[in-house]
Amino acid sequence: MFSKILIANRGEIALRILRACRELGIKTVAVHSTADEDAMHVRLADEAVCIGPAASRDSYLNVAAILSAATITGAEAIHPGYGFLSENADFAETVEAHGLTFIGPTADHIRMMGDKITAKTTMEALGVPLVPGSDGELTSLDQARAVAEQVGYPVLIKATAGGGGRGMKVARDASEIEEAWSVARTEARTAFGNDAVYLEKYLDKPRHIELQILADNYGSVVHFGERDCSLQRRHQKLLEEAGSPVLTAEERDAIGRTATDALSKMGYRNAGTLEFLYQDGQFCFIEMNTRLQVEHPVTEMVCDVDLVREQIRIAAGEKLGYTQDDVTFSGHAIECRINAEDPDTFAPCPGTVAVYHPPGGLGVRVDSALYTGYRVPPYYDSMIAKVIVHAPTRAQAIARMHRALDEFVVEGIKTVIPLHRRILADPEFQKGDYTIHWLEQFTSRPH
Ligand code: MV4
Repeated sequence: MFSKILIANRGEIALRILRACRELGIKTVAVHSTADEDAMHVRLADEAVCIGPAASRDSYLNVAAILSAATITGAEAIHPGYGFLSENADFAETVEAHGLTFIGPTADHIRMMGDKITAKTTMEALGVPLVPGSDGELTSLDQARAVAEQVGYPVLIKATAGGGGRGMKVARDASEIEEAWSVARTEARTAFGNDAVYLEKYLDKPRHIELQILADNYGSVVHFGERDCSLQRRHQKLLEEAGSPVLTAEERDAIGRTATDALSKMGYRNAGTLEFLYQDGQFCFIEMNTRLQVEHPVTEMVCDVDLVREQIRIAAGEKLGYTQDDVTFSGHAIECRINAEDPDTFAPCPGTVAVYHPPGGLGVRVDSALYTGYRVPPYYDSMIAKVIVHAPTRAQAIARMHRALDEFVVEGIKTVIPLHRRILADPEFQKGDYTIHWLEQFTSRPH
């Protein structure tokens, strides 16, 4: 096992990783920008190194400074968290070239899944179901037309270097295909420096369901069920649940078996998440994330597993030590992301937290780096806390989240807590009756 880990991140996820390290008896090194001198992760870490000015590209994305910090402190491994350098294959490679361990998959697997065409082709070959569409890259407008006719309009043209909603163009009918093709290619070239695109049938009312996986270095792969992340606005998730309100245990077992078989054949290592669109009882793989995800706590609550601890153990060369049969699911968990934003306009609201009083009690977890007097800096993501509840049933989890948010005091800055209250009180949400478009419609309704 490692004796010292550098945490290449900030905010709540830096704390989350720090907590796992403490419980494993591992010393921690925090890195921070000049804007984060008073941040909680800096205060709680065993050591802290300033790696540059406020702008992320000069600090949290500064590979040379992070590697120097690891070298001078004698850290043996680097945990990247999510965002920043977490899905940067070159970073993972450089970390390993310096004789350090990157806590995550191999650089080759990060690169493979970062290219969405390669990800889909690989998954298809391993028996994972896809959205109907082009067989790999689209190489001409004529081919785009032909595939669109074959799968049926509407269709989406997506950039292979895109993902997470970036670089997509819809063609509703044949009259729109030429425009979608040329705009998608041009945007892909300018945004990503890679104009390769592919085509998919546009699913009109899917849910976004993702599957959590862990794989050790010895071929053992297990899944921890699904998260329903359909409640998003502009590709920013707001509320996530485990399990999905619409999935049966049999469907979970079936997709879980397919996914773990595929990753085992790939030789995948560490944590990963397969993203699916789920519509009419069918799973269609769209992308894979090769990192820990923001919403991992809902999985931790229903499976009683510490995913960060597992990531560290795996990276240190330990075996999982359990099989799929040992993974059990209990009750229901919900996460509400608390962003420092106006709950109606979603404008970011950085500033000083005058009062901070987090909720508590049975089945309530708060992952946050906030404290009374903390100044939320304007340079980074607006997410300042995650409230996670766990209860025997979904209805009880909703009631518990309501209660937790009622207790939550964050004064001095605006947050999206009022929006969460409205969502939790909505009859459609309570029935679990929503698709990926539901939140966008909900937030544009008068209230
Ligand atoms: C789609 C789709 C419909 N049909 N692909 C957006 C994010 C990226 N991960 C994939 N995305 C979508 N791909 C097909 N073939 C609709 C979306 C989509 C979406 C997906 C998940 C969650 C929210 C979304 C919001 C708008 C569009």
